[in-house]
Order: sequence, then C-alpha cells, then structure tokens
Amino acid sequence: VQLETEMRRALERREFVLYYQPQVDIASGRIVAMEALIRWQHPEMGMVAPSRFIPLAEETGMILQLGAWVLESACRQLVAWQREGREYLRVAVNVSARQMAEQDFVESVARVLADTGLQPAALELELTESAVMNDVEHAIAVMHELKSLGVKLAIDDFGTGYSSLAHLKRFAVDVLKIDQAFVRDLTVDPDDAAIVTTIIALAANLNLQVISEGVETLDQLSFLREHGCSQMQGYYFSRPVPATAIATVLDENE
Ligand code: G
Ligand code: G
Ligand code: MN
Ligand code: NA
Repeated sequence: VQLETEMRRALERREFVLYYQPQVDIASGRIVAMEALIRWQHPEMGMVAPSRFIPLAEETGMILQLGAWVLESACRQLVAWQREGREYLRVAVNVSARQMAEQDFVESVARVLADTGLQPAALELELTESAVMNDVEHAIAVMHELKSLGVKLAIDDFGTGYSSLAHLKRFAVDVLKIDQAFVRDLTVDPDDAAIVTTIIALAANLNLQVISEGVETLDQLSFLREHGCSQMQGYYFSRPVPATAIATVLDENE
C-alpha cells in the first residue's frame, strides 16, 4: 500500500529510469536492437526491482501511465541515438495486458510515433503470451491494427503461456522470444533442449524470427546458434545498462 502511494509520486519525481539491453544478430555479431527495461530508483529504498512494482502497477492501473511513459521515453531515446549515427538501431518495448486492453492503445502508439518522428519499423512491441491470451479475439484485432501502423510485434516469454498453435497462426507477430526459463539449463536438460529446438523450428516453419533471452554462457550461445537461432539477448553479451552507457557498448560492438 505504501509502495502504491510512492509509485504515484515517483513518476512526477522522475524516479523511474529506463535501462537498455542489447539484442544481437549472431551471424554478424552486431547489436541490432535494445530492449527498454524499467527501473525505479527510490530515494530511500534504492533500486526497486520491476518484479516488485510491475505486478502492483498492473493491479492498480498505474501501469497505464507507466507504460505510456516507457513507450514515449524509449522512442525519444532511440531517435536521439539514431541521430547520433546509430540509424540501424531498433528498440523493443514491453507492453502489459492492461495497456493492450485500453481502447486507445493503438492510437497512443500512433501518436508517440508521430510526436517523436520515429519510423514505425524501428519500434518492436513485446507482448507477453499471457497478455495476448487474456482476451484472444481482442488481442488479435489489436495486433493487426498495430501491424498496419508498421511496428514489429514479438511474443515475449514464448512457451510459458497457453497460446495454441491455432492461435499463433492468427497472431500478426514477427518474432517469437524464447523465455529464459528454457534457456537456463538448455545444455544439461534434454527437455529444455527439445523445447528450445522445437520453438526455433516452429518459428522457421512459420516464417517468424526467433530470439532467445537469458543467454549467459558460450555453451548456450553455441547450442542456440547450431540449432538456427539467429538473435540473442542476455548477460553473455551485456547486462541491461543505463542510456548513458550505451555509446560505450555500441562502440565496442562496431
Ligand atoms: O528488467 P528485469 O529483467 O528485472 O524485468 C523483470 C520483469 O519486468 C520482466 O518480466 C520484464 O518484462 C518486466 N518489465 C521491465 N520493464 C518493463 C516495462 O517497461 N513494462 C512492462 N510492462 N514490463 C516491464
Ligand atoms: O520478461 P522479459 O523478457 O521482458 O524480462 C527480461 C528480464 O530478464 C529482465 O529483468 C532482465 O534484466 C533479465 N535478464 C536479461 N538477460 C538476462 C540473463 O542473461 N540472465 C538472467 N538471469 N536474466 C536476464
Ligand atoms: Mn521483454
Ligand atoms: Na521474457
């Protein structure tokens, strides 16, 4: 309850910050995108983890203001990076179920694109499988409207939710993002290995891109590459870092 009150003030006090984590194209070794990940720097409590406040923000509806702030900030930041010569870079933004359910969500995305001047194809929205399955018919309609704007869509945490293959066929998505729960033990757990290779094959057969998250070791990277996963994200490449540290990360990658 305390945290809820604090969270309302935090936006005005600019206590939320975005960290960015690179997504790497394995064939070229190049960073192609950044996932924006919210952090709360509380003046007394220090860094509050998103796992503590995102669920609360979703319950209270605060996620709507928070999500709008994240989307706008990430798009503005990307435009700034592109103007500094990183025109190849894209940004991935997490969208919660509550945001997707809002009547004016698509309109708000269109407005942010117009306001920031970001080209739509440089924005990727990560929709969790559970958010999409919350109200499938509505989600499918929203996904098609978002696609019409020209933005890219990814299913986050893929494999942990309840989307059937029949649904997947109707989703207007571009990317499947393999959940880190399957990546963690992939080199030692045959079940995880089977799940991951199956998702990669599924994506290939449906003409979807696939990205693995939570890649921490060279063994995981090698396994994923050998099985055809072309994009990866995880501590092996970089932890999420503040915007001010991105230039260094990109310089080292170029
Ligand atoms: O950054 P970290 O790995 O600690 O994130 C923990 C969880 O919080 C993840 O599930 C991530 O998707 C979620 N998260 C991080 N930033 C955002 C955001 O801007 N919006 C939403 N809806 N979720 C986020
Ligand atoms: O659910 P989502 O994919 O949006 O959440 C990403 C979360 O995973 C963030 O909280 C981020 O900090 C975390 N993360 C990113 N890379 C790694 C990694 O290599 N290992 C682990 N354990 N967590 C990671
Ligand atoms: Mn994500
Ligand atoms: Na995820």
